[in-house]
Amino acid sequence: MRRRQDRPHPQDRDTFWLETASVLDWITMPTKASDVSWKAEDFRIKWFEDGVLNACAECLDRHLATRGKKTAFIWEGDDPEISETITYEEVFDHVCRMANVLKARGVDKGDRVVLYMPMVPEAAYAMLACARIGAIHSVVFGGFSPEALASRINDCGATAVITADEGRRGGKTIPLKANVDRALEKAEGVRLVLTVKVTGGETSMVSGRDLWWHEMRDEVTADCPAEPMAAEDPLFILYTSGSTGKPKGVIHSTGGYLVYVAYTFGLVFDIDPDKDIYWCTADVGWITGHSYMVYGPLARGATSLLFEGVPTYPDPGRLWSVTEKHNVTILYTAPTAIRALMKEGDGFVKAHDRSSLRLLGSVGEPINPEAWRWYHDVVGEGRCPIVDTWWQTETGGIMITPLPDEPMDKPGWATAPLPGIELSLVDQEGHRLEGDAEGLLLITAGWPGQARGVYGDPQRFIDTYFSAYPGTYFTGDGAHRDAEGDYRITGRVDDVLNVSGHRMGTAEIESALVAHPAVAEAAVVGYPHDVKGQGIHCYVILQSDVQETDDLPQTLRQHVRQDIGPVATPDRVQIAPGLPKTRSGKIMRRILRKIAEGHPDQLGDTSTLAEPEIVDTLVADAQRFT
Ligand code: 6R9
Repeated sequence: MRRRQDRPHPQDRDTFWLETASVLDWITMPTKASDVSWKAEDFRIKWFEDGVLNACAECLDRHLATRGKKTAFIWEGDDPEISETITYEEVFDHVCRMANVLKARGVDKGDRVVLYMPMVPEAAYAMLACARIGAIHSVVFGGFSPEALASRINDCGATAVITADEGRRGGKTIPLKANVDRALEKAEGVRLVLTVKVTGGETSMVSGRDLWWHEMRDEVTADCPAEPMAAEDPLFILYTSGSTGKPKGVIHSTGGYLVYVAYTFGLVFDIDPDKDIYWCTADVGWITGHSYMVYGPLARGATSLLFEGVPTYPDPGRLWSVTEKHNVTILYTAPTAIRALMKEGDGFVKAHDRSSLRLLGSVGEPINPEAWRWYHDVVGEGRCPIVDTWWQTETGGIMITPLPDEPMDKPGWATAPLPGIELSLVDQEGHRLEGDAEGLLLITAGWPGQARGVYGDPQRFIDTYFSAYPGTYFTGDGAHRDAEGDYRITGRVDDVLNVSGHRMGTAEIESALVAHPAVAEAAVVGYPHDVKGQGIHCYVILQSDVQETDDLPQTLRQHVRQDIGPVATPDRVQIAPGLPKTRSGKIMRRILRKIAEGHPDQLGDTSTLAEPEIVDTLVADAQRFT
């Protein structure tokens, strides 16, 4: 057993990262590690600048000689009767053909391609096909609405979309192609919609724009040379929510990102590509689905399981039956899934043989000690370590986590930064805190996997992450550090919610609500939810000429669902006569949060409010929710 305190933190980080870069083959090895300045005046983030590589070739071509016949992906369908194994050679063939179809239709290096896909192998092929020709992919979660899809297509100026006729999840279908058609009524510039036939459901095709993948794949060859890319060329854009405004398109680079995910995937999961069957249950629409379902595992030549369905279908034993069926050795999932399955009792777990498992992972939100213990003791039979990995869309890969050969002595603690990563805790004013302390989590030194910018808005990137505490990266999270130097993440300190591991800005939900004709003003806060982590509580003020009716809350919930997508559906809508505001008109969210949390006794000083009486009304009315 190794002690966490003995992790080898490099003194000379540039030398460390340059050595780490040899985890990839490169076309031209970089000779320089970093050129990073987080000062607003001369802001730049560059890694391995003179290196040349192709991310797709790193994930596929270089394994063909030694691992061509090895399984790259195991695909487990929504229907438990259906699964498939796909070798590295086969993935290579599909990806080269898809790349050639894109090329034939004029998709070029640097062009943006939006992927709106269910969890089928073609989602991974599409990412890799873009990478092969140097096009920048932007995966939009298949659960997002046509409106949300359109705004992302417009924001990144995509010229092509890759989608499927329909998706399948938990026995239900999702009309992906129809959603794309609706989105494209509001988006311009898309010349190609490449559509994968998944369910065979009825689909309308626009001639001259839409192509079927199964018809095109035989029209092209599998000969498609990988485009040499500079390390700093963007690999992908992924939209994520922040505390203000619309979701932002976070840009990741080719070289630094791929080095970082290959490094962390190997280290954190202690991967043996010849023995492990690795399963990450994330959706391809999230960063975890990029870094640790596709790029990390394939860069390492591992076998990655892709799951089309949900953990509760056809019954809450699905994760364990799939584990048994495919002899999964490493399972990486989210606390929300663990909590939901824990509720169903141990029987579903114990009904399946889990002796293949050797390591468990958690990601997406803080894991409560109770869920940790159940995961450890029941799922892992007490013999599997848990890596509780803290990271973000913006960090590209895992930053803080226990390692499998270290003691599992702190349930709920993400523990320590990986070698090469430097953290700091500060108070609200930015004073550095030493020793045992609770504060805001900062990252104080650059790392190769960090995001390079916000698409189309470089200033927003600097303002959001590097301005609050100049010269450092502000994570938006709070943390507690103990006397041994271990970290426990306490959650977001900004107006970002984490609902079932999905990141959402309260501002997005508020703007969806006020777009409804009945609504004058809205304020959205999170409250603790025992399965989802956080639930969504909306305070809504109606337009003066609108009468409150019994079905209005439900109408508004549906409205948000339609506007953003099912993951954003409010749990509670509280129609309110007013909101607590300061005399200068600022909404006091702290008070709204306490009311939603069911702690009206902790409101603190409300005397500075413009109308203090409003608080009593809100408290009395909110009681029906708790
Ligand atoms: C990878 C991912 C990022 C936010 C992050 C934090 C929360 C993620 C966590 C965790 C506690 C963990 N978070 N992992 N909190 N412990 N192990 O989830 O990226 O969707 O961008 O969310 O998720 O609050 O700031 P993303």
